[in-house]
Amino acid sequence: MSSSYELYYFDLEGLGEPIRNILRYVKADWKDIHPEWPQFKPHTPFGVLPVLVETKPNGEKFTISESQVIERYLASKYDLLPKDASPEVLFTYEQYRGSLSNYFISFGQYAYFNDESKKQVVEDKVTILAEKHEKALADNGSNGHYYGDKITYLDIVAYTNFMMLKRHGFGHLLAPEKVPSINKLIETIGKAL
Ligand SMILES: N[C@@H](CCC(=O)N[C@@H](CS)C(=O)NCC(=O)O)C(=O)O
Repeated sequence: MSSSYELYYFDLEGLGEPIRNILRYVKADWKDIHPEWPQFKPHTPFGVLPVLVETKPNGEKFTISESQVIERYLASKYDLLPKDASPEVLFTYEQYRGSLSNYFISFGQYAYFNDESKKQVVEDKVTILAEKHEKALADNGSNGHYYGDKITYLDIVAYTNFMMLKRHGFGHLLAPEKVPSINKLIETIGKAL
């Protein structure tokens, strides 16, 4: 028997969707829970969502907060971290995960709170990110992965973020002729999910 999970987050993609896609990819037994807010706030580790609650086969519960930490926790459990990587290579890889949060607050204000003034901020930040992520993926051989030739959690998280950007009107920044390696990632992970 394996663990089952409850993911507590709002009824939107936001910081929850990369975690949902990791859970989908590993075919975990999981539930998507949209708690009453702010009533649920005092029951979370830091007063914010997402929160993952794991129930282990022996019934023991484990609760973890912070979206990027939840992603890495699942990646470490399901063998989705770079294998045999030196600290330098591993943390350079992690740097690409971290960089995806650079535009995310402005993106959330634009996409979920209709703050039009944030549209240009997102455009500027994503323009830089697309160029840097394109290079990282090209340096790995444009094979649809950030590391080696297998899926690691960053592939799933970046795919999710790029798809969200496309759905919210930023697809022109990710056009195939501009960033072919990002599009190879989107195609590869889209098929795997
Ligand atoms: N650093 C946290 C940020 C979490 C966060 O700010 N969550 C927001 C939603 S995206 C939230 O819970 N807002 C409700 C509140 O602060 O009351 C993470 O990455 O998980």
